[in-house]
Amino acid sequence: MFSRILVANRGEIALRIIRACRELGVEVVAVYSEADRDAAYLKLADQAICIGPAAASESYLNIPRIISAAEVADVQAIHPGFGFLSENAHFADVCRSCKIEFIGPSVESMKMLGSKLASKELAKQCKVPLTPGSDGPIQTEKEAVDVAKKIGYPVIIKASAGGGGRGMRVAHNEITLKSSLNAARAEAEAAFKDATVFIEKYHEEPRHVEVQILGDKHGHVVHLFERDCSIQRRHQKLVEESPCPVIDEATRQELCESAVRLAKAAGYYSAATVEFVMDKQKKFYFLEVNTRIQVEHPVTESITGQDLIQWQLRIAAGEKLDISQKDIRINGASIECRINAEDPDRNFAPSPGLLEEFAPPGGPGVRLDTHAYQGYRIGPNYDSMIGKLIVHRPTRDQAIATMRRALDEFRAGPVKTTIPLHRFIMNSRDFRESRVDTGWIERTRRAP
Ligand code: MV4
Repeated sequence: MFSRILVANRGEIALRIIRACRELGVEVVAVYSEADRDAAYLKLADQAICIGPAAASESYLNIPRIISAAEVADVQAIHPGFGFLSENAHFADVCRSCKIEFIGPSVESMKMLGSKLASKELAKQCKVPLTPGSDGPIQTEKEAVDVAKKIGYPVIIKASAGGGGRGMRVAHNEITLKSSLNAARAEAEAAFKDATVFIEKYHEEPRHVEVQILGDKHGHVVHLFERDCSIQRRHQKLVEESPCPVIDEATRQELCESAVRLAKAAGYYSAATVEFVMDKQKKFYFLEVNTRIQVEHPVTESITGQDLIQWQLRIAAGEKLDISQKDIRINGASIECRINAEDPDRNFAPSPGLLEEFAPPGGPGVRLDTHAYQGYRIGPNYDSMIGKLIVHRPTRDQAIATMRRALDEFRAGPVKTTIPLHRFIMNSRDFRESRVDTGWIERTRRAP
């Protein structure tokens, strides 16, 4: 195992990684921007190094500054957390050049899976179910029109270099298809310096289901079952749960095994998430692979009893993943609510400010991953997530009851948070009966 690593992130996930390091007996170096200099979790690290001003581009996204900190602190590895540099293959490559282990997958896996077209091609070879669409990139309007005629409207145009919903356009007919194609290409070029786009049949109001994978450097890959992340708005997940409450055992097996086939074919190591959409017939279709640890990893930790961050460190250090698939089982049900400093009544506008009151919930079955505390100031510089409330109970109904109880205990203000929205979701019949999809929040909140 490493003797010292650096955490190239902030907030809740930095704290989560620091905790994993403590438990593994690994010394940990935290970095912070000027905006985070008073962050309490920095005291839990062995060392904390300021890497620049508040702007992420000058601190948490600044590769030379992070590498300098790593060199000064003489660490053997860097954990990138999520967001920021976590899926930046160039950063992983720089780490490699500097003989610092990147706690994540290989540069080659990141590059390959960073291309949606390349990952779809690999998925096809592995017989992972794909949505009908163009075989490769779309260059001309005529190609787009021909593909759409073949697969039928509506269609979705996606940027190959995109992800998380960026650079996507839906078209319902030939006229909107032509303008969407040009808009999507321009957007992709501007955002990713890569105008490559492709077309797929558009699944309306699907569920969003994803499979957690772990692979080691010795070719062993396992899945840790699926998460249902259907409750989201504008590609920001709000609630995640595991297991998915609407799939049968046979479908689960197929879904999870197809994710393992793909990860094995990619020679993948570290943690990954294989994303799918699931239609009303409960058929699943591959979307993309996320090559990082995700925000919602705690629900998987809850139901499997595995520590995913510890595994990332152990795998990066070259250890064998000494758990076999049959030893990983689903124990109970887990739900996570993302607590954001946002105002749901003002279109989820960020709500920065002082947390004058912060009384977190606790008790049986409750986990709160947060770096916030009473007196913490939520700044305007970074994303608005201030914590994640996770419950774990023997059944889904019990998990919902515990979540409702925990949300009722939770006092946080006067900044606005998503806590009242989560109360609404947990109380809603649609959620309790699992009749939700990726459009549910927007439809439900618009209704009179
Ligand atoms: C889709 C889709 C429906 N049909 N592709 C969203 C993010 C990225 N991972 C891919 N995504 C989707 N791809 C096809 N062929 C639906 C989504 C999608 C989504 C789309 C619009 C609004 C919210 C969404 C939430 C999850 C997935």
